[in-house]
Amino acid sequence: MATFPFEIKAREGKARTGVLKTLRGGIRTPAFMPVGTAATVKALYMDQVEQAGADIILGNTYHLMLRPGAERVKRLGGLHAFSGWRGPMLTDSGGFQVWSLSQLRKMDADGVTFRSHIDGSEHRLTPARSIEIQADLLGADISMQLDECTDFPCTHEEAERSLNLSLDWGARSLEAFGERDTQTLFGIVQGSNFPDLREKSAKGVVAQGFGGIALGGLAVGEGHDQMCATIDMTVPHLPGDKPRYVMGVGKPIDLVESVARGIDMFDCVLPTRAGRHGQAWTWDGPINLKNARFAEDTSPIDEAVPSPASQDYSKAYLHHLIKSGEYLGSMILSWHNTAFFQALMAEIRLAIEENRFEALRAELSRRWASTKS
Ligand code: PRF
Repeated sequence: MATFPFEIKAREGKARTGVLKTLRGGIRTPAFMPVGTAATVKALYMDQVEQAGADIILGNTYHLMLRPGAERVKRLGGLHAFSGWRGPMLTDSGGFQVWSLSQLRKMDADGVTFRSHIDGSEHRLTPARSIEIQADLLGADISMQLDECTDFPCTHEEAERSLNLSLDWGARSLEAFGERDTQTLFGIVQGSNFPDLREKSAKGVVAQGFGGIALGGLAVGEGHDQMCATIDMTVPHLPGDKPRYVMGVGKPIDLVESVARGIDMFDCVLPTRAGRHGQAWTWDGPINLKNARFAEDTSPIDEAVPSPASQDYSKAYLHHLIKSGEYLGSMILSWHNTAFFQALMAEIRLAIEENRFEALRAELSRRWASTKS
């Protein structure tokens, strides 16, 4: 398995900035990956995603295996050719989406059988099938092992049984992945919020020798402080020279606080999902364009974000579009939020390089304190 070179350029405390070098291009870290679930970052052209500053996007095994089907994507040239995204792509393994979206699911030691949320048809994912879909059929640059995400809260016993299953599936995922020159595979640490289990899971995953390590089972209802505590109890057990990825996180304050704890990669639907619901994230915090106070506000969303979406449209116009249910409102706000998240990551990277990340963190904590929850 290829382990992509990960060059760390600067550190401040536990925070670090660098580049993860894939064959499709470098990923500047800390990196935020826009989510392109169904071969599209919802409501955006790939050119907009690229111009917003994203180096890598995420795709989903679960959605694509159901529609249009992984074999079909392969026949159409793979996920890059199919979607028009030329840069690196990471795919999630499907376990988490089965857990959160599918109607009926039956876990066993070898995998999970579930019914599609689209048409009720029955499907099965095993560690080997997930790798086949991600690496062979979709053509992901970075694949994720199949894992099981536990409910929150759950008992120590449930979390331990689950992390043992995920460890076993990690070994099977690695075996299925085999030797590859151009693609890599990340493992996933589970263990809910139990320090001894996070340690056990982390040590097990690290020993298996993946190209990078993800923290799963976060942003599942535990709240900001518990999430930070879980990252704190996990990171000391991870090697310093491999990328660390927190899955499904998060709000801007979560990103800043996770970077402060040594995290390098993130993904979240928040920028596009919030955008479709009229919410814009800015350096001054989130606003909802549906609010009547914007009906005659001629200012743009946030002039400090370098995107036409952020600078060229008045809040009054966006208020009107959102209130009218116009597609363009969702498109502009998704575009703005995507650009804002990339601008935040760029500022975080620069601040670490210039040794002023702690000052930035303090300033953003002050501005965004009310968004912790
Ligand atoms: N596992 C996988 N994907 C995920 C998660 C996980 O635990 C999460 C948790 N928030 C998001 N996406 N495979």
